[in-house]
Amino acid sequence: MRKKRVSLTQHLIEAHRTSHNIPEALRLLLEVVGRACKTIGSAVGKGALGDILGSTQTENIQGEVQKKLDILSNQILLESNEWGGYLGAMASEEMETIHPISNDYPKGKYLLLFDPLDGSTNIDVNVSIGTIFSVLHAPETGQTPSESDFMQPGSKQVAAGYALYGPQTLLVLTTGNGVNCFTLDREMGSWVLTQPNLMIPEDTSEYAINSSNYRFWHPPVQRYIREMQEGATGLLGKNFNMRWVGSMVTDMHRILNRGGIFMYPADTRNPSQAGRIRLLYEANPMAFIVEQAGGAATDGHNRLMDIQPKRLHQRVPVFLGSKNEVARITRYHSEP
Ligand code: FBP
Repeated sequence: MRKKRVSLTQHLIEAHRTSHNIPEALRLLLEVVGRACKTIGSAVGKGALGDILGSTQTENIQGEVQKKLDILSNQILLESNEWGGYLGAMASEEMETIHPISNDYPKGKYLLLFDPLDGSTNIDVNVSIGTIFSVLHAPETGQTPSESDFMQPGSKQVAAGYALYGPQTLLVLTTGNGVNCFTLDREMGSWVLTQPNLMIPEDTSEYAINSSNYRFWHPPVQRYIREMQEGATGLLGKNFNMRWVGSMVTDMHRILNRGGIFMYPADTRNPSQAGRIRLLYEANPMAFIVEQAGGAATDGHNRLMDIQPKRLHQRVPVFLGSKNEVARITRYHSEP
């Protein structure tokens, strides 16, 4: 018996019938983002054959050398979303300021934020990378949005998701009604629902952190990792495994599927920067997805999605994943 396939469009239309929170403009926006991610995935898959590997001579606002694919992915998302009439403006890790929709096109009632290619250091060595995106409401005034209109806490997101360009090309999405994973049927060019209602196990035996930074971490994080490394012989009485891909989307997808905790803490290397992960277009969308899948997401003290942003590219320490592990390391931050 042929298994019935549910497309991204059918899923969003049917989800709206019960949730009433996916109006047509939001559905059409998410379908456009899905198409843009297919285009990015196609470019990623070409590798050296597409003359898109390697770095440019430019740096982004983060001071990071931009890879050719960073620029191309950013351009694909801008061009795909410019004309549809669903957005007031966009913001990207790769652009210093916001990108208002030009007056050549109608303006819509959403704001789209994205890290067009997350895990950039992996591009040239064929390790999975991804695109992370977040959708907020634009100001109802109908005025051209300003940067301050983007300064909304993660709890205001109406949708968030990521594409993962790996052995399979996946799209993971939440609109506040759970988390659903779609697999790209490369022959048909369509997103097919393959994992409905993903839930993160509340406990885990696996953690993700760049352990080479141990000497720079603050005591609560050093304590937490030391206890996990002591395993069954230590306080926790069980052994842990460690994974660190260097691509947040890849690590988070593993955590969504089999549990775990992703950590990028603040450290003493650069006290003015609170770690590496950016709040608006990396931490917040991932936090929305994690919470919708029954997990937790904090900065060590506060729920990530409660943080009031102050700057477009501000960074934040992140602890995301299995609820009970996030609770434990968050507790360690408040203990003497
Ligand atoms: P980019 O979005 O610039 O790639 O930075 C984010 C990131 O690549 C995450 O995807 C990844 O988890 C982290 O940085 C790796 O950091 P590090 O190289 O310090 O381990």
